[in-house]
Amino acid sequence: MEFERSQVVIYLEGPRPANVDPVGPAEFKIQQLNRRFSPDLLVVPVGSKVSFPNMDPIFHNIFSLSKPRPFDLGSYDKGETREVTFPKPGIVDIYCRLHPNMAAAVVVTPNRWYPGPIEQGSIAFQMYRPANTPSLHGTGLLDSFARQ
Ligand SMILES: [Cu+2]
Repeated sequence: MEFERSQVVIYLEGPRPANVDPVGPAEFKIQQLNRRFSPDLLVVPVGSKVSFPNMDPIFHNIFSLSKPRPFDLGSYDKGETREVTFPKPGIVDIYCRLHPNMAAAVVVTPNRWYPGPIEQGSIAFQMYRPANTPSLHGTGLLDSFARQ
C-alpha cells in the first residue's frame, strides 16, 4: 500500500459507551509561528477548546468556513490569543486571511478513540482506551481523514 498523503488520522466512530470511564474534552493549542500553523493538523475530541496564540511579530487573522464550526477570530498581534470551541464532530479547515499560504485542519472526533496523526509509512495503530474499561470488541466503524 502506497501512502499518497503525508498524514493520516484514524479514529473510531460512535459515541462513548455509557460504561466507559468518561474522559472529558480537553484544551489544545495551535500556534502561529513563522507564518505557519504549528501544529497544522490537530485531532481533538468533540467539545474541546483550541487556543490560537500568535507568536509572530505580525498580525494574523484566523478563520474557517467549514460547516462543523465556521468562525473568524479577527486580526490580532503578537502575544495575543483567541479561542474556539468545537461542539460538533467533523473536519474544520483553518486559514489566515492575511497569509494565503497558511493552512491547518482540526479533526473533531466523536470520542477519544484515536491514535493521533500517523506519519507517512507507519501503519502501527494503538487505540486509546481508558483504564478500567471492558475490552471493545470491534463494533465501531473506522473513519479516517487524510490531508496532504
Ligand atoms: Cu497570518
